[in-house]
Parts: sequence; structure tokens; C-alpha cells
Amino acid sequence: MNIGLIGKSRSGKTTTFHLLTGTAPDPHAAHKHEVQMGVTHVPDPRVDTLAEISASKKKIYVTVEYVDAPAFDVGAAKSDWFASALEGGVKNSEALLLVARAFGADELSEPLDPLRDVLAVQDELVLSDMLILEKRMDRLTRQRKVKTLSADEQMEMGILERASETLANGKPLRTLALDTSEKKTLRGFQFLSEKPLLAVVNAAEDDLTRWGGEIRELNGKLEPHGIRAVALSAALEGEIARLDPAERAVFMSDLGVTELARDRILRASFDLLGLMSFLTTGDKESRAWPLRKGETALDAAASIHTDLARGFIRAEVVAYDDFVREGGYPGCKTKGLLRLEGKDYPVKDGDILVIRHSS
Ligand SMILES: Nc1nc2c(ncn2[C@@H]2O[C@H](COP(=O)(O)OP(=O)(O)OP(=O)(O)O)[C@@H](O)[C@H]2O)c(=O)[nH]1
Ligand SMILES: [Mg+2]
Repeated sequence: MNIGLIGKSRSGKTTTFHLLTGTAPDPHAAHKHEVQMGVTHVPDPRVDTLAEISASKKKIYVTVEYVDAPAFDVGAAKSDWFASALEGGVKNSEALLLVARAFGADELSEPLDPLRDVLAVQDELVLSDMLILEKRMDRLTRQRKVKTLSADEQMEMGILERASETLANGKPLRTLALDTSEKKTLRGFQFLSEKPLLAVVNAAEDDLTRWGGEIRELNGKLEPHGIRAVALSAALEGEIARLDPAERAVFMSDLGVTELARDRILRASFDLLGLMSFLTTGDKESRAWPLRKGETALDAAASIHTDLARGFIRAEVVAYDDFVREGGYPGCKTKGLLRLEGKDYPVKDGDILVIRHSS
């Protein structure tokens, strides 16, 4: 899973990047216009429990790659920002995290207004998509003059026309109602305003309670744009994330913080992308794998290895809770809790799978 951080300049993107990846800002670090990448894993206590039960040698969690894009200012759609941010990986990101500033009002020439900033950045995404879309439509229109478009090209043209209308109304492509195959086609273009977007209201530490309270109202205003928002204090959370676990627990309980922002954002990103996890376990490794909700046993097999999907025979499935209660596979087998499912079985969050396949 790859998530790109965007936002106006000085909004706290890099600070947020460090808190999400658990890294410390390097004073000699790359120039601010360079793109940074960092990898972290999604903590999952189920993997730890499975590894204990199966005496696994290795534990593997779902990994998330964060991309810290350079400063983003109004007018960016036509600027170098896009060239470098797109090349740097935001274009390939599956979701975007938009950091909006709600700290240090005195350093700014305009009042703090996260809603205004979120929508201003979104306007740039919409504009950038319009430029890409126009190019593609021009090409298809020119082709249509000299030959009959294939069925795929016609479908593409139809989708692009609808997309163009959405963008012309200043709306992001994520609000366009499409069926699954149309969505897939649209996703192929890597339009920025089509990507799921989570807005992070980056509040001053002494103002976090107020923003926490206002987040519901903000979410109401962002809903028509298909955007969700969470409030946090990146500077404070970054410090917490870098403490050692014992110190961290004390610090968090003093502040009344129950969950690290890093984990909250991971969970929200998972939700936003409609992701869940299935699990595998054995003496070699216990592992969590990401899968979209509604995806099947065959999709799960394919995400492990294409060979498993090609030779798919059946999936042996047991629910995580049953597996833990019975203390492993033998008990599950005796009690008939291990089910055999076909390729169309819709995998559930926490299912433990073994893919039976022909090689
Ligand atoms: N008080 C406070 N300061 C913050 C917070 N987040 C970031 N800052 C400060 O704001 C400044 C900008 O933060 P960055 O994380 O570099 O922001 P950025 O969006 O990456 O900036 P550019 O890459 O230059 O666009 C730094 O001096 C940070 O220390 C916060 O939550 N609270
Ligand atoms: Mg930065």
C-alpha cells in the first residue's frame, strides 16, 4: 500500500511523514523540494498471537509506503510541483493524505482555515486531472476521425466524457459514480482527484481538543467531496512516536492519549481504501496480507503468488478467533472449524487461509 502526502507549503507534511514512519527529521536532510519515501508496517496483534501458537520463525505485517511530496502551492497544477511530485510517486499512490495547517496562526498572513486549504489543494488536483484528461480525449477524438474506435476505446471515451463533466463542475473524480469495471479503467489514468483522500488537520498541541471537537462539522462539509478528515498534532505525535515504549506509555497516559496518531491514520487509511487483512500461519512465518473488502479466495491466492491463483484448487479457511480458541490447526480440524471454500468465497477480515493448489 502506497500513500502520498500532499498539502500546501509549511502545513506539516514532512513532520507528519516522520511521525508516520517513526523516523527522526534529519537536519542535513534532502532539500525540501525532494521527494522522500519511508516504509512502515501496520501493527497487528493477531500476527503476534499466531506466531506464538505456530512457533513461527518470522512475523510479517502489512507494509505501507509513505511518500512525502514537496511543497504544494496554489497554482501548482501548472507548476514544477506536479512534475516532481508525480515522478516522485504520488501518481502511483493508492491514496492521498492531505495535511492542512491548523497551528502557528501568527506566522501566517491569512487566518487558519483547514477547510479552505483542503479545498484549495483539491482544486489543484482537479485542474491537473483536467489537463491529463484533455490530452487523452484529444487523442481519442483524433483517432475517431481516421478509424472506428474499438469497444474498449468507446467505453473509455464514454467514461472520459463523464469525468470531464465532473471536473468542469470543479468536482473531484472520486465523486463520480462508476461501476467496478469503469472504475478500473479510470484508475488506469492515475488521476489525482480520483484517489481516496484523507485530510489531516494538523493542530497546535494546545489546540487539539478544540479541533477534535470541530472535526465532525468539518467532515460534514467535506463529505460531498468524498473526503474524510482527522485531527492530530504532528509535532507532538512525532515526539511521542520516537519515545521508547515504556516512556511512551507514561507520556500518553499523562496526556490522555489512548492511541498513537500513526495507528489511527493507518486504520483510517485502511478503511478509506476498503481494505481488510487475511492471515497465514505456519512454523516458517505468520503473516497479515491486505485485501479489498469483497475480494475472493482467488484474489487472496493471487496476492500471495500468481502461481497459487493459476493452480487454485481450494482454500482451507478458519476464523482467527476459532484458531486462537483451539490453540492451532489440530483442534480446529477435530471440531470441524476448518472449512473448504472455492475460488469465489468472499474472504473475511481475520480469515486464516491455506491455499491448496496444483503446481
Ligand atoms: N507547533 C507546531 N508546529 C508544527 C507542527 N507541524 C509542523 N510544525 C512546524 O511547521 C514547520 C513546517 O513543517 P514541515 O513539516 O516542514 O511542513 P511541510 O509541509 O513539509 O513544509 P514544506 O515541505 O516546506 O512545504 C516546521 O517548523 C515544523 O516544526 C505542529 O503540529 N505544531
Ligand atoms: Mg516538507
